[in-house]
Amino acid sequence: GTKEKSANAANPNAKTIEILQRMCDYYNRINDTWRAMAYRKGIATLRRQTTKITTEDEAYRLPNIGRRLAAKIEEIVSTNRLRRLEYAHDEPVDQILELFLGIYGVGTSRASKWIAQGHRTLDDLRRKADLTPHQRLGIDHYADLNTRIPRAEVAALFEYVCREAAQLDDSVDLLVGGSYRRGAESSGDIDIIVTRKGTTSSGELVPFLEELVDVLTRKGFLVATLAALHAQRRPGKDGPGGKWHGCCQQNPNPWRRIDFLLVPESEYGAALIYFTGNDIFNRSMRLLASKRGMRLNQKGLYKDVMQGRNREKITEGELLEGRDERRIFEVLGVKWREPWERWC
Ligand code: DCP
Ligand code: MG
Ligand code: MN
Repeated sequence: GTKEKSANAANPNAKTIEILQRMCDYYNRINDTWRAMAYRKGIATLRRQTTKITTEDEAYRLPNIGRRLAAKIEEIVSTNRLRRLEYAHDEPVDQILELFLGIYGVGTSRASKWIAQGHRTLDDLRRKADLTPHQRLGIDHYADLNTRIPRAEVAALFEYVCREAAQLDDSVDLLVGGSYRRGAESSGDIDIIVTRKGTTSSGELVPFLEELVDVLTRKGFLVATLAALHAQRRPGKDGPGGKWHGCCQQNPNPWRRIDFLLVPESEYGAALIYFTGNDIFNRSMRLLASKRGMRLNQKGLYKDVMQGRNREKITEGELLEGRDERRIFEVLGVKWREPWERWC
């Protein structure tokens, strides 16, 4: 916070601390937790000093500062910079991190580990790293999966899916949620919400989606599976599978990410809110609900959840509304917002 900052500025070692902190951040970023920790401890020691530490020997006498860190402190004070830090920036580690983060499904920790192992390019990974099938797919289709989908193409792909779906079962209803429903000019993926009148559990829709995925795969439209329909099922825990994630393609267009989400009619309104987003809008709606003694999730709006002494959930709470999107806004006591007004 600001308090901490002004305390730092008043510290005679503020400049040294600032540069060491950048080193510490760098080691954190590449997941070198051991070095990051050494820097953190050294910085804490420097913070407590009331005089400026200028020489290696002076620094070395302080607790938690080893020879090498002490030498760096002297270098910073005498040159006003740290060569190792500039070297760290010369290495385009940040750019490589960004490159690796562009691989579908890869997060900071995975990407940092690869960098620490010495990998620098997608080709390094392809040839030398131990990859899961999904990571390999993300690399092989790197460019495609990082290209946004123009709105008109989302519409065309959806129309194709709708035609095939109607031939299997004309009682199902499909809708594109996500950024498309919010009116975006381009989308990262296609989020298709599947429902049917009269359904009260997503399990009732599983056989339909199994068949649809099957047909679309045989026709060459679906080209890869990232999350299979039943993969997220843990017996007795999650109930019936409710989603399928993968890739689709219509030549000559790129591979596209596509998600199917099964939603029973009884939860349709809450699911629409959730899958329309955006994520920040969702967070603020959930926060609002909890402020008003309610709870909102992708299945419904509930009356206050009863909590035991250790704040564990005793009941799910009484369902107030699930099926009607507008009604959920009403019960929550907030003005209706059109999907294209939900950018946060
Ligand atoms: N969602 C959420 N919190 C998350 C992930 C998703 O609330 N952590 C909700 C809000 C999103 C919706 O699910 O709008 C769909 O998720 P996407 O990741 O597909 O995001 P968008 O469709 O909004 O954007 P994009 O164009 O990148 O697909
Ligand atoms: Mg989306
Ligand atoms: Mn999605």
